[in-house]
Amino acid sequence: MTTSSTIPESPMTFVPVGAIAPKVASGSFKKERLSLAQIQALFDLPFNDLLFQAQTVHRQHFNASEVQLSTLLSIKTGGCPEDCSYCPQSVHHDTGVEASKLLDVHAVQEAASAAKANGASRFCMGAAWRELHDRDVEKVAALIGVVKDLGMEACCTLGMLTSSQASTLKEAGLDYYNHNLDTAPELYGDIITTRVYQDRLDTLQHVREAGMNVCSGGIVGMGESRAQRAGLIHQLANLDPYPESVPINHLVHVEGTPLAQTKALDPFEFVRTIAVARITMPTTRVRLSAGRQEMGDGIQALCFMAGANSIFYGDKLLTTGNPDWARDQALLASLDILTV
Ligand code: SAM
Ligand code: DTB
Ligand code: SF4
Repeated sequence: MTTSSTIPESPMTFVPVGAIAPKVASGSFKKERLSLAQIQALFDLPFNDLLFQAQTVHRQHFNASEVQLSTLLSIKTGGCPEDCSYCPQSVHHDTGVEASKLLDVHAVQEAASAAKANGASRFCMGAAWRELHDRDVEKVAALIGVVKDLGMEACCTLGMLTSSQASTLKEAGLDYYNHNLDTAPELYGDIITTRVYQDRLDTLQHVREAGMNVCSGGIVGMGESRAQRAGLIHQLANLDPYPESVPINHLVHVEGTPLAQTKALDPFEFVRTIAVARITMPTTRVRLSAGRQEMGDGIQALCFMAGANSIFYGDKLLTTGNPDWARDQALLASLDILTV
């Protein structure tokens, strides 16, 4: 066995974009706008160089063997008027998802208590709404109260918010608001026609101004190009400040949605997207989100190595499946990952 201590350096390591990490590494605010070319150069790195750089940045800010656990609950399922081509909850697609009414405090209490007992620290409530209506604000505030009374962090994703609704949710104790940019601006109109990119940016601004943590990410595997994956990260990383939480979803192919037959993405492209999110947003929680049920343990392990440090934890996402508690506990234990 060779015991040479000299590790040959790849000529690409840190060369073209090495300046990025130090520039954005201090604090949650960004000092310099990242260009699309810089982000594309990260995607184009040799895979091992990209992972090494991501892991280096990750270790500067986090314990590399620690993952945050968020549990999701659909508090209002189906019947959504938006036409998002990936989504099983849109009324425009025939997916068999039935519309239901907003859950009450007892249902939320039960689900959040179970999540807490299984070790989740954050409880995320999702509604299939285009936007939050004023008539529902107090009902949602009561649901947030239930989660806060359990001592958990609370997150909601309810569609578009006005600034005054954002302030009311903040007052109710909401810690995070999830609102994804989902894809690159130039692809957005091919995926959704019932709203525009600027609508998403406006809601994120309202969330930020209300003093809540921003959770915003996107979906990979919708037939986009690598340049478009870079375009999504470019938008997220240049939000000022960038989001505290960045969910990277892998498209779940749902029968009846326009994207159901989309060609499978090379799994290493998904890992690359996680790595680039980590490098460009060093202090954020990058969440390995939808699509884990269809993903092998090896790819998930590579995602953790690339800087993912949060997961959706629980046997259901909103309408589709997720690995059950026991399976995730076993996976995390086999990787010696601690949870928070
Ligand atoms: N209606 C709100 C909205 O769209 O902002 C909140 C709920 S919506 C279901 C939340 C997110 O789920 C979407 O932004 C999208 O990123 C994700 N999502 C929906 N369907 C998905 C799918 N089939 N695969 C992966 N992610 C999906
Ligand atoms: C996010 O980025 N992913 C979650 C959460 N935020 C709300 C939703 C994933 C949904 C996957 C499809 C479904 O289960 O309906
Ligand atoms: Fe509605 Fe959200 Fe699904 Fe779009 S992603 S159809 S807004 S629930």
